[in-house]
Amino acid sequence: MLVGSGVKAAKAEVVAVSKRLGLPVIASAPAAGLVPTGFENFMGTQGRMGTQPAFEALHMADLVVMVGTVYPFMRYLDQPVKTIQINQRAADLGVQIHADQAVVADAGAYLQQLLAAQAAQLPETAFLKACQQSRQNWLAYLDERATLIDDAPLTAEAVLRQVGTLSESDTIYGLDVGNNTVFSTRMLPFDQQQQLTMSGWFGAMGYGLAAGIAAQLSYPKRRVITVSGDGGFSMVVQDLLTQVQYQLPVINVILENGGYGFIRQEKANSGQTDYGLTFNNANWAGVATNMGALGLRVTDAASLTAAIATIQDHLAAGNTQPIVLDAVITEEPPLETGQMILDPEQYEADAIGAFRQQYNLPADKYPALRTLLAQQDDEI
Ligand SMILES: Cc1ncc(C[n+]2csc(CCOP(=O)(O)OP(=O)(O)O)c2C)c(N)n1
Ligand SMILES: [Mg+2]
Repeated sequence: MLVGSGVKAAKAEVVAVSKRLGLPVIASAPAAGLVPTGFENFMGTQGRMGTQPAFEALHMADLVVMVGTVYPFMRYLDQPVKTIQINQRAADLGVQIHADQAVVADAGAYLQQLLAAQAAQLPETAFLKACQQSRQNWLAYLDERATLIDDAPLTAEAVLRQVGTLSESDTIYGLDVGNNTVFSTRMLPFDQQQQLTMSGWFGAMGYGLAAGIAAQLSYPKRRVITVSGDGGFSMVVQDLLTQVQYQLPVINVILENGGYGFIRQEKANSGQTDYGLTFNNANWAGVATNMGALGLRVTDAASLTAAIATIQDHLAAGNTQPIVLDAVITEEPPLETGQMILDPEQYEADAIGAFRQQYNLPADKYPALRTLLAQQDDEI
């Protein structure tokens, strides 16, 4: 089951249908926060802003039930797939991929009727179990990436894991555009009523900081966290003055990697030269402090831990100041999940080996979904 923003009012139904029918669930990136992070059938988001289990589940599926999504990347699937598409706007049906069955309906109403029509629990399939195992492996992968190591440069995952501890049950995240979005959708907690806003189709850098202003003005009592890259942040840094002027206690996180990381990865993948992709940064914490915000710059585990504790203290004391956490991170790109070279039935062993080596994804720890499925079949 592939869900999009249309399931906003049907979160409980998505989980119930997934459990009843035994369907792994995948979300589009803007819908990352609409399925609980901790749900055992949730594979995460699919595509370049995605996860390994979601990529593999979608690419091995025979049937995809698309609920409340016009998922643009369906057109790039490389296997034939049947689709059932449910959308309340008829014009959205069959736009990105043919719909074998097209249903004009509200997502919640459709899912409720599905539950009524299938009252008995369906048995768990080997495919679902393999997907659940793949998800567990993925969570272990993220844990490994997020582990703080003394005196080592910070990974984006480690920074966001710590930022996640500042999250409350109804926190709103304003996400910018770039590798920072990929890391954020993977790492931030969405287990309760948290929400995210991002510049989905338009990919407008600079969205994060402005989204923070809008979110905090709209919901003065809720905690608001923005995550931006250094490129996106420096495009709109002047708007921090607006946060200061209106005393908006937004927590703005910058993932500072010294360049346009998202484009660098794109160019590397297509064999283009690394040209014009690096730029100078200011000390953004210093800039923020001079603008009247609370600025904190972190470069390693100790300074990150101390900064998070400082932020907690300010929050506990009823903070009304915007905060800027400028986190200097490694240049490492996120694991490439736009096209994963893992399936032994689809790719040569050499190509798989090269992909695994490039992203430090050893086969014993992070097997392909097809391998996990074969193990399930052996057990049955
Ligand atoms: C206004 C705007 N200009 C250019 C782009 C193209 N673009 C997409 S991601 C990206 C790089 C973002 O760099 P940064 O903000 O540092 O984030 P990182 O990828 O390094 O995390 C660029 C240039 C865009 N989406 N929006
Ligand atoms: Mg950057």
